[in-house]
Amino acid sequence: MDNIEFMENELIGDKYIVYKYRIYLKHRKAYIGVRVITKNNTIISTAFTIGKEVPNDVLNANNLNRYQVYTLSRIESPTPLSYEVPGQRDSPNFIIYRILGQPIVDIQSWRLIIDGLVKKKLVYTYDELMGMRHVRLVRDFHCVTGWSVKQVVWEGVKLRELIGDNMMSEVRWAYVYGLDGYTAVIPIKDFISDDSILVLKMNDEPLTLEQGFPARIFVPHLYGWKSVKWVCRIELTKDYKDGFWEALGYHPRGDVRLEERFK
Ligand SMILES: Nc1nc2c(c(=O)[nH]1)N[C@H]1C(S)=C(S)[C@@H](COP(=O)(O)O)O[C@H]1N2
Ligand SMILES: [Mo]
Repeated sequence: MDNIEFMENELIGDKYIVYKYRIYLKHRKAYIGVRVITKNNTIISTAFTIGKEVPNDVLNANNLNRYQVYTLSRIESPTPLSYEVPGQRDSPNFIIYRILGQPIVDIQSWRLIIDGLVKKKLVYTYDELMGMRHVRLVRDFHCVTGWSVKQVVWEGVKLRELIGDNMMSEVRWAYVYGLDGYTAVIPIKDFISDDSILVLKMNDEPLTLEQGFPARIFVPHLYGWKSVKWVCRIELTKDYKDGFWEALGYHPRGDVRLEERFK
């Protein structure tokens, strides 16, 4: 349904995630707010609120009261938890980050460009990437703010295979750009590690718009801010330069095993 928009989600404690959506009413700016509360990825309740733009005739026709919160369900579920990487706690699902907003993606004109210190500039379309050899691996995801999602299924093209023998010998860093203007810098050794992939699918589904469609970077042993979503360009460089979060004090590498959170 194209009239439902995902707004944001928020981790509450270590088991609960609140997802916020809007359902837009046809031909109107008006919307119904939806708050879905999950406990370990099971919905325990859903609440609807009525946006102030919803006109009175719609409210009356549907027997709705503007100031009431409508609740749908309430189910309880058990809560398995584990802690492995230092300083992290489990989250039952991803918390969506779009620090520079949600970019508009036109898949027909979208390209992944690999340039910088390369023998030949590489340009890939989405169909070309979908047609390449894919690997599928199950790995945990760790955000530097402290939440981890266990056992995510990642699928895509190995970054090492994407670059091939096209890289010049002086390359030390991969500088990655998202369509939203977000950037992150990754040491080349980590970038082309055996497990590093250009992700096209997560949990056996194509990436969703909010999780980075058409493609995102994933290096399992690095913190999540290196996992650039809506990736459109990989620039291979000799010299280091800060990406978005590195400029704000985060670590040039960000290895989760060494807790490399800050510089
Ligand atoms: N383009 C872009 N990529 C991004 C971000 C962003 O704001 N913009 N946030 C990063 C951070 S800090 C994390 S933890 C992960 C979160 O991934 P998710 O939104 O799929 O949960 O995305 C990373 N990639
Ligand atoms: Mo993050």
